[in-house]
Amino acid sequence: MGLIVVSNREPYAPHAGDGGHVTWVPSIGGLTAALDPALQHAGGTWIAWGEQQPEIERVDLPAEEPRYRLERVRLSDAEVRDFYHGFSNRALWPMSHYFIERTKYRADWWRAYETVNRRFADAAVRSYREGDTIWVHDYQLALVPRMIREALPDARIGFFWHIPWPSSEVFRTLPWDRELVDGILGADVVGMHTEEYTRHFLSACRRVLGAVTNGEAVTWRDHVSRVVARPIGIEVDAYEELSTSPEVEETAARVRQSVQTRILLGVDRLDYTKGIPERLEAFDAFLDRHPEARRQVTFVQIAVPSRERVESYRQLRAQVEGLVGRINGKHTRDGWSPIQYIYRGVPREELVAHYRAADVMLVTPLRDGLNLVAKEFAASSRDGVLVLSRFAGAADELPEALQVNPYNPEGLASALLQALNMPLDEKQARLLRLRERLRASDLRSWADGFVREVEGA
Ligand code: ADQ
Repeated sequence: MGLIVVSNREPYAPHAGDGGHVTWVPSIGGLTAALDPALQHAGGTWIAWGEQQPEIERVDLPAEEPRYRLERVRLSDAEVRDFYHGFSNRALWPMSHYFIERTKYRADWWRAYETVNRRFADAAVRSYREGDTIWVHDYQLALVPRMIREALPDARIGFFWHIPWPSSEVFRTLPWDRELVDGILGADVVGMHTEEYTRHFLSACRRVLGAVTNGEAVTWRDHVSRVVARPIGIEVDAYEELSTSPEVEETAARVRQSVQTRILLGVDRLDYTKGIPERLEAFDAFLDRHPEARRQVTFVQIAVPSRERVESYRQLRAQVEGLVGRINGKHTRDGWSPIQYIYRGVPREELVAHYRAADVMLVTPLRDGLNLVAKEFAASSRDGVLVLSRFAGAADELPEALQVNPYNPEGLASALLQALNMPLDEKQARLLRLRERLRASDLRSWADGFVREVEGA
């Protein structure tokens, strides 16, 4: 009895070396890191979009000691455009994050979404052996559970939605609202990050489909699905260990040395949901209101490039660069500049070194399914303060963070001041409690626990 994982991202990407020799390099990212051990343990198949060249249909992984098979779904350029950049990232992503004005609902994108979901589902059905458990991930593949259910009525299927599930008033703007909810309800267990999202989803089941719900159970088409809140964790041990390693401590010291002032830190994919312009504006207002803070603090923003084929992401990039220039132009004095902007992905060691070096971590998304950066910081920091948006799914779980409304620059500025003035023993006590919570539900227990729930369905 094996496990079949279905996700858009692949866990390992091929790199062609000299003479055509291919090595498989693990992808960066929490999810693939969590599921890889689960699948190595259970054995089975991972089905994912084979994004990276060369075109290889299947491979046994890890290469040294194969434990499972990766089936790589091929997408044409038009499918990547319409299914991925189009319907997934320009319809479902903004809608789920309450950015209705950024949504574009196009029937041809929807058709591509259906076609591509069908291809993933067919691959799962082909790989299935009786007794297997199937786990489908995220908003790109919401129709897959139903498609598999139609072919395999008795299969055990789990589905996890990693982004917010919005209020049904917003969800019902989607022209294919019924199809999407029906697609997800092909699963036995539907997981989301917070109780609020599961409540919204249950309400969509009732209002959009007219399905009957009872507590966490939804009955639809003679089948019962359970809808549960199971927030994803991080590899706490790995972050704790890394953050106290000599290399990271050395890099953290170098960062402090080069910045020379106290450090405010932001780390995000460059996405309009993450609230980066709003954060920069709040920092500007803070410097206006507290001129004494000039030369005392520097805001380091690390942004990883994201979805650059989508116009609104290119606009965001230009907007952020413009703001950084304007604010630096306004406040720079005597060799000190208030903002250091780093626009690239950084290796994990360097990221953790920045977490270690930061006095204040600013995680202020306008809306976020969960937010792993907040958890990574809490596991890595020894004397910093986490400032966290109330609209991040992780806020429920992390009450020791200073919680803010990212739409309110004054509130953000006063949280900043409170964080900068917090006594060391209070900072340490908060971090200690945060880490205890993180340890209680780390990434492994999240993945193992969810698979067990699906197996028990
Ligand atoms: P994301 O929107 O990508 O994830 P997040 O949860 O913060 O957001 O994860 C980002 C990951 O990328 C983190 O592990 C972080 O360390 C890394 N990262 C960010 N900036 C980086 C940089 N400059 N260089 C290198 N690495 C960087 C989606 C949802 C979230 C949900 C996760 C998991 O939007 O709400 O928490 O999935 O379910």
